[in-house]
Amino acid sequence: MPELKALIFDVDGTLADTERDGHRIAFNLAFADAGLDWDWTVEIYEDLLTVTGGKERMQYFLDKYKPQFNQPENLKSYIADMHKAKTAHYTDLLSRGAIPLRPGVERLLNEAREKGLRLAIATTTTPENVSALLEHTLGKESMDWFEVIAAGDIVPAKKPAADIYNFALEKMALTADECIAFEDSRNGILSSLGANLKTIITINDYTKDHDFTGATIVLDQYGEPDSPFSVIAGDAQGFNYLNIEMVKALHAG
Ligand code: XBP
Ligand code: MG
Repeated sequence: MPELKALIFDVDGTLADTERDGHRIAFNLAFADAGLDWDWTVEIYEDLLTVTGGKERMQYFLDKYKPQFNQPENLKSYIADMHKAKTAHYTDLLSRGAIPLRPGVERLLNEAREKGLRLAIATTTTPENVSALLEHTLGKESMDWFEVIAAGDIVPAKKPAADIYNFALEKMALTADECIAFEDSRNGILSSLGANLKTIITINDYTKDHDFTGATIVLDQYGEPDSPFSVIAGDAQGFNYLNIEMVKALHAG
């Protein structure tokens, strides 16, 4: 195995728990703006999350839950407009500090930078959402920590397709075995494994029952020195919180 050179992070569910109290709320606010009574409850949203991408998710919702909806002539642009409104609500929520980073994320990113590891992002969410999250949690300058921010419609096929990870690898001119991915969901790991990346999973409420076959390790969180992770599956090799030494050991193992 070559030396580890870069860490590639998913955003939603991995860097922060954005879905239930962020994206879901923003979708509902956009529906209300449009005079629609659509309510994406916490329960329905679990099913909707099987589809990645907000626009794709709205289309899936209409097909499955609102077959009687009187569709406008240009449904694609109707959805795209509603998605723009959703993005505005979502970035507004982030600007008000609604969503913190998950435990250990900031520490791990700082340690990676100190140790000269390269950083990238591979996500299906809209680029503005990534900037807003980074800016309002780590500060404006944190955008520059990431050599590549691969996001949203930059590739035609979203996760579970491997395209977004392959795009990030290509931009960094690195091979999959020089990198490791960080994910939280079934669609995410299908994408990272599809790009031949070893993958560290942290679960959340929506993804705790997903199938993570092929993961290098599955943890409940990265943890902190005084607040260890729990191992769901895999070998933590004696570590009790995720630091770069452990990431390197997992990558080499
Ligand atoms: C994240 C997504 C995104 C967000 C919503 O998946 O699927 O669609 O839910 O963001 P992953 P947008 O963590 O696997 O990348 O509305 O901007 O698409
Ligand atoms: Mg995710």
